[in-house]
Amino acid sequence: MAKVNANYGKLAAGYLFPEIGRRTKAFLDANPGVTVMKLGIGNTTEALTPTILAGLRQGVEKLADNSTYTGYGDEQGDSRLRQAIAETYAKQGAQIEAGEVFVSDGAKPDAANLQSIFSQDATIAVQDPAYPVYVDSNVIAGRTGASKDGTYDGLVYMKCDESNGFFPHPPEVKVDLIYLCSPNNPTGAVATKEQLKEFVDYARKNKAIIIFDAAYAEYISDESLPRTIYEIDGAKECAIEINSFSKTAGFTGVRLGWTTVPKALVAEDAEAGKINSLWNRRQCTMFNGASNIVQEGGLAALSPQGSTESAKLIEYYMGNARVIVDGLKAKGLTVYGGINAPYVWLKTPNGMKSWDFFDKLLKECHVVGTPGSGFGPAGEGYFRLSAFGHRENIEKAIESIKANLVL
Ligand code: PGU
Repeated sequence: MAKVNANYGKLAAGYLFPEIGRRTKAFLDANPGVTVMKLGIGNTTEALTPTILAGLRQGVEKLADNSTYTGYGDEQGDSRLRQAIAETYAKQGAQIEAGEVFVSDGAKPDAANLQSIFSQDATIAVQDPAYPVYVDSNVIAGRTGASKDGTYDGLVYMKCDESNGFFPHPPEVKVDLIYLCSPNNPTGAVATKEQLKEFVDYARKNKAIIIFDAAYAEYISDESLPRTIYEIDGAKECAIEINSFSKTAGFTGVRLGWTTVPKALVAEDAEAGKINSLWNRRQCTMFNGASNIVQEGGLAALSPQGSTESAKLIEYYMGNARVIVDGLKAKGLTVYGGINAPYVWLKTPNGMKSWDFFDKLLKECHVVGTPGSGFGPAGEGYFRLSAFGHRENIEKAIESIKANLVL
């Protein structure tokens, strides 16, 4: 008799974003005629840029002729795109080879799948709060016990709060895998080089591996802040980096990302090269490569003109972030993030619970955000607003908060 994976039963709640959608729909059903302003999910809204569109069209055109048609491509990605990604690292002073870059259909699947190449008894450390995929994928894989009061037995939570500027120190105990995200979702905090060095030193000392999610790297405007963990000496021995075209080039629906697995990476039982070949084996076995059309779009996005156009898009979303930060501050709320990251992390007024504030904001202001507690126990009492949206919509949302939120 078939049995299901019982680990799914350990998951504390449904996935956060569908739950927000469910509550929003219930509110709209009960209040016909009301329109809500959605600052919940970090989902891009602005049209693709001309250079990217030309790249995608070229990808389609190539399929129209037998002489340029391609079927299955390399599982690791188009070699031109791998090379172009490697060159973007060089601009940050990091030396990455094309053979260390694995193109994928996005950072979320990679973040979820990476755990599968590590041992079942690996101890996992996560930032608290964190993008839910890091925890949930390890719960599903069976690396945790049951959930109690929002935490899972067996996981090490690295608390991120006001006292540490929302970026933790390495754990006191020995762990094997460490998930870090900078610029951070949900807090908007960005790690400094010194903070990342502390983790790199810890990982090398303990033969631990850092899984570094840099999906929002291009939102960093402060030149002194690192955009890749490979800006830190020694990181190639201990860090895998995940990245995405979603928030940089508007590919949330188009789908394209990559994971960098340096050949120098080592683990307790893996010499240099081994983990790179394991990830290669995993991708060849379970993934058939990213779309050839989309990879043409990705190449166009990384061209000089494509990068200039994407930078404007990022500037637009960061303009939204400024509207949110300024508006909430004017209302007297305590806010973090939104400077080098597209997320604003606000402290709920009067110590309200995150989900209670979600309901209040929806009811009083018709604004949808994301409850901080959905990202981990230390997110309780906080709330995330996303800067992804049309400017008019963001402005309307903030005006409504200013006018209607009862403090
Ligand atoms: N990594 C981080 C840190 C993210 O915040 C997101 C999206 C991704 C990866 C996804 O990258 P893809 O390349 O598009 O797969 N976070 C959004 C969307 C919600 C979700 O479930 O992915 C958010 O609102 O947090």
